[in-house]
Amino acid sequence: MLDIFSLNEGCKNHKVMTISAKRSKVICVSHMEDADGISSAALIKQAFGGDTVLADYPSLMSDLDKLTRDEKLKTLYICDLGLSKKNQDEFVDILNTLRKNHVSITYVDHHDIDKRILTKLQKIKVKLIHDVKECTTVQVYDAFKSKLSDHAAFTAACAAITDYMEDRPKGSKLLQIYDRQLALLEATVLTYTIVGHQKDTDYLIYLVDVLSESKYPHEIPNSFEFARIQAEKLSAWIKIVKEDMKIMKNLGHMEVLNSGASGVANFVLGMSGKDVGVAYKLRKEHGIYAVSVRGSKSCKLHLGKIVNNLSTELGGSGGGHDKACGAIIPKAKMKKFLTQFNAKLK
Ligand SMILES: [Mn+2]
Repeated sequence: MLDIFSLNEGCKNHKVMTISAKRSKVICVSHMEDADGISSAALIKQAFGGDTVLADYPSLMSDLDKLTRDEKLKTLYICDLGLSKKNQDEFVDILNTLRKNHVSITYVDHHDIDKRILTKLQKIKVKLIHDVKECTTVQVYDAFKSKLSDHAAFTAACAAITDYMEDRPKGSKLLQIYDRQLALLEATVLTYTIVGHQKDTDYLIYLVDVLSESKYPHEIPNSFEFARIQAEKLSAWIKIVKEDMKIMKNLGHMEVLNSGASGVANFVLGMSGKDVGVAYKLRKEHGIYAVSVRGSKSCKLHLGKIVNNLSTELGGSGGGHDKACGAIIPKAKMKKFLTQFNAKLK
């Protein structure tokens, strides 16, 4: 009898425990591939504490989905992660599940977003901070500056530089506070340090922590050496791109074998003399190409929108900004992507 009684008591207590387990965790999910994502996460951490989850586009949905099973999660920030036609509905579904669990969600971003999705997010009471004209870190700074150190303005100015958005109303005001050359140097050192550590998430999380403590990129141990190594790699690409890139009527393109595609896309753009540069790298394990697209100043088309539509038609996904965007294209459709993209650039 006693045993059964104890057992029942145990069950009851367990139930009470589960019900009363308080949600207290703060998590920021941010983009791992550039200074805007890493810096947004750093400012969120400084303002609200909590943990950081760094995501890239292939991992984003599964990273968010995991959070729906986190019973401690109370407050979620999502930063600098744009949506595409392929994942936007799933994104709303996952956020809806989180909202039903009473998780407070703030989504800060500057990528082009479907109006229908915007309305859906408002409906489920996701707090939206969304301006396509300013980088994410500048928007985080602007929204939460009362909770941030003065130095956070410098971090935001650097992020604006790396996102080509230091000429925008808010971004330029922040940059004005500082010496331009210093900001350019620090922004580049940070970016190259991030690019050189894409396979080392623990290190990237460490960068978020260091930046959240109001440190300059030059104070990060070995950051200048990391930048130097990256500069060496990038400059070596100039010669390779000149020899290997292919030219179509409206774009230059090149397959990349052993480097990130995004850095190379800039060189392809510059050296092709065309208004659009495309670089792509095969990810064998996924059977897809990771594609980077860059547009020149004189390119008047919104490349992010074109790439979003075209990549979805070809069974992939993609999108981004008017002059800088990316896509995931099934391996067998890469040629088709190039010819159709070229045709759409008339
Ligand atoms: Mn950004």
